[in-house]
Amino acid sequence: MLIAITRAVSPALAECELTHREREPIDVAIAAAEHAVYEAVLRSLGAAIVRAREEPGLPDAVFVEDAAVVVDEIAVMTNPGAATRRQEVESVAEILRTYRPIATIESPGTLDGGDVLRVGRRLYVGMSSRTNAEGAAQLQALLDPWSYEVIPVAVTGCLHLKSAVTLVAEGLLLLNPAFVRRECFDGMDTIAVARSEPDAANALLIGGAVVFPAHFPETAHYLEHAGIHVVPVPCTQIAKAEGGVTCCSLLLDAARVSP
Ligand code: CIR
Repeated sequence: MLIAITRAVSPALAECELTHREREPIDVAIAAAEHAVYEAVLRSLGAAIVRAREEPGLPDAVFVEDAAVVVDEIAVMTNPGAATRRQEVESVAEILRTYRPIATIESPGTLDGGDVLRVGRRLYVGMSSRTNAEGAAQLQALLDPWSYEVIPVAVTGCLHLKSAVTLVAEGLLLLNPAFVRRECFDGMDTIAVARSEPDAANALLIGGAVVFPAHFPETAHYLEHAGIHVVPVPCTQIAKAEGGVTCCSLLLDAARVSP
């Protein structure tokens, strides 16, 4: 059974961390309504929603993806690069303990889940303002027993690796070549985002469909042209908080239960 861990939008979302975006007013009621649509779409695509406990005092807590890297065998709790976000991790670990053994990235290593793009047994890890080489090395060491390969990738001009590139079908990446080099992804096909939509590379592949922001219609058209089933979701307010569609959930197969 597919589980999607999510968390309610904090009423303090407007005080979120920002790195590459100017601060704009955020309407929290609209953000919550958009988030409800997102959860409904995940349900319609076969996921059971498991909500982490609300964290009204943590502005970025809705972005649960950053708190963990989950593979079939283990969940690695992160040490987020923004110190303000470290308190988000424990409440996500509380849930993940039900499904996986847990390990943790420790300082001076830092790592955000948004910097980790998994393609089979390869984990591409963005070297960003949030994730450092020590964090990537710890992730490699923790996943060594299962033969995962961690591949550090340079990323510039955007927050996370998955702001620059995501998987949209088997062997096919959606990317913005201004943020990450295509050559880093040997042997994979790529689609570039529309020039007018530089932030459109963040797409969520789930159950053969791609959940995608409704405000990037041109890139959505490219995906559909490639035969991909695109499910548009509204996420205008999350975008103002420098988030996208991958960041608001952690997807995992519930079948694997820790001993
Ligand atoms: C932050 O800067 O940490 C949040 N405002 C946005 C995090 C988005 N997370 C993600 O893309 N995985």
